[in-house]
This record gives sequence, structure tokens and C-alpha cells, in this order.
Amino acid sequence: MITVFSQQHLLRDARTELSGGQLISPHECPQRAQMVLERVRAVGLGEVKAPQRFGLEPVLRVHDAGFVDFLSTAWADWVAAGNRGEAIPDCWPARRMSQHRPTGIAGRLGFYAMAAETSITAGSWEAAAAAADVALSGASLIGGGARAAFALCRPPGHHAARDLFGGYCFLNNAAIAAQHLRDHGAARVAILDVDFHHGNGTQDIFYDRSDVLYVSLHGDPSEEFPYFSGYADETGSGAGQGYTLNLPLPPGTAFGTWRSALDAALGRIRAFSADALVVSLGVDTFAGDPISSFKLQSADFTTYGAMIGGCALPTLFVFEGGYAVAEIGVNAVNVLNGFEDA
Ligand code: SS9
Ligand code: ZN
Repeated sequence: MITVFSQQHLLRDARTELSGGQLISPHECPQRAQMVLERVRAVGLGEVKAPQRFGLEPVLRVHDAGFVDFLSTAWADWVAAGNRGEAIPDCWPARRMSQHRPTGIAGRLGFYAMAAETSITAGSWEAAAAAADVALSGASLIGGGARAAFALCRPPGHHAARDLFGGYCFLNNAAIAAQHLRDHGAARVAILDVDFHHGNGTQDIFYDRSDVLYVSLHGDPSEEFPYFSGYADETGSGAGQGYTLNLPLPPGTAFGTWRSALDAALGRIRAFSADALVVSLGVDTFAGDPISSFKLQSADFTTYGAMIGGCALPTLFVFEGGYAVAEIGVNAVNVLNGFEDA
């Protein structure tokens, strides 16, 4: 399968992540994508291509224009306001507060943030825009008849909602790709999110729609990030009622339980009769992941890749999380190899 990859991801290289009351070196670091690329090449998965440029139009199909404008100017505005560190929000429109959008940069940061670990830095916007192009290029390969493609996106995207960034995400690469498939001939698109964390952003974007099914397996949000999204009783609204399926699993879940949940997820996807499948491929379900609590072993990734292949759908893999950097390439590429051998 073809891998789409952009060196522009290197522009996202924050120095700080707010974690445990400290500013640490971010888990979501450039080495992640380099390790996956290296493994793609080592196993000879297939050609590696640079993305085409799509501009902002397909991004604005799923994101709010004011939000995109904010992301593209936030760093310059933050520096112009005299701040010395990286841009971190410190005040939010919480319960019973005004939902007006402030004019100053500190207020706008809180207005558009869903979490505080994702510092905005010089180059973050350029990297995020390139990751969207990577996802769109992968989608157009699928739309053009390819059985599968791998969009090696960085930064990740599934926590980015219509008008929210956070959880290391700025633009929702998988949602942008799914909408692009819808706009170019696919009547129904299924999204399977296997990242350890619930993809609150993807769920938000398609929550009231029946043309894009969102199915996610993740750490129970009553214990795990993003805490305020991903409960089993979130099933969609309006026309989208029944088109969101959340399968939260307890911390410590091992592969036996996880694969049963994947079976249920794939059953729902088969019943939906999609024209294309987008997989939000996070490998932070790995036992050695530093911020997650599931117990998958590297060989399990191959097994579940084959299960996804059993759906026999044109499939776009969009890279999301995974923070055990030494094993990230093996785990991600195991899924793709398992899929291809199915
Ligand atoms: C670590 C908490 C990290 C954000 C996790 C985002 C994962 C994106 N102290 N919270 S896949
Ligand atoms: Zn994750």
C-alpha cells in the first residue's frame, strides 16, 4: 500500500507539554513519525509519496472558519502580546459563563481549547495544515480505486472538533478525509477509531449525521482522557441517532477483551454497508505506552489488522496517537501488514 508522508511534520516541535503540574518534553514528538516512516521502508510496505496541496476548502468542510483563522494566527498574536513561553490556555468558557469569543489572544486560546497539554508554537499551524494534506491525498488514492492507503499524519487529529484543539490535535485529519470521500462519490463512510483515547473531535463533527458512522474503542472516559466524551450513552443526535457507537473499556484491558470489542465494532460497520472505511490508527493501546493503560502486544496489532482487512472495504489508515516511540513503527506497520495479508 502507498504511504503518504510530509516532512513538514517536523515543524511541529513543541518544547512544552503541561503534565503532572510540570512542563515536560512532549510525548507527541517528531521522532514518532520518523520511526513509523523508517519501519514502512524497512518492511517494504510500498511507495512513499509526498502529499498534494488541497488548500483550506476541504478543511473548512468540517472546521469552523473562525477556528481555522485562529489556528493560523495564534502564534504570531501570542508573540505580539509579549508572551515569552509557548502558548498555553489558562481560562475556559466553563459552566454558566459567557460563550462570547474574546478578542485578545489569551481569551481566544481558552475559547478554542479543549485541553491544556497542547502548546501552540511557531510552525504548529504549518505542520497541521500539511497533515491535513497528507490525509486528503490518502483519501484521493482511495477515491481513485486503491484498496488501501496509509496517511502518515503528524500532528494527530481525532481530538480536534469543529472549533476545538487539544489532546495534541489541531485539525481533524480523519474527519477531513472522510468528508472528502463523501464529497467525491462515497455515499456512506465509516470511521473506526482504534486509538486508546476517544476521538471526541471526530464524534463531534459527525454527531448529527447518518452518512458518516463513527465507531470507537477506547479507555473508559470516567478514568481516561478526554474525560468528557466517549461514554456508551453517546449514540448520535437527530438524523445521526444510532450512527455513533462508543465502546469504552476499563483501564488495563488486554487483547482478548479488546478484540471482542473490535468484533462488535466491525459488526456495526458491516451492517452500515459503507462505501469506504477510514481507520483512526492510534497505537497507544500498546502495553508499553507511557500515557495509556491497555495491554496489547506487538503481535496483536497484526492480528487486528487482519480483522479490519476482513471487512473488504476500501480503507484509508490515518495515523493518530502512540507514544512508545521505540515500538511505534513496528506496531503501526504490523496493523498495515496484517490488513494486507488478510
Ligand atoms: C498525559 C495526559 C495526556 C492528552 C492525551 C492525548 C492523546 C492523543 N499526562 N493527555 S492520541
Ligand atoms: Zn490517543
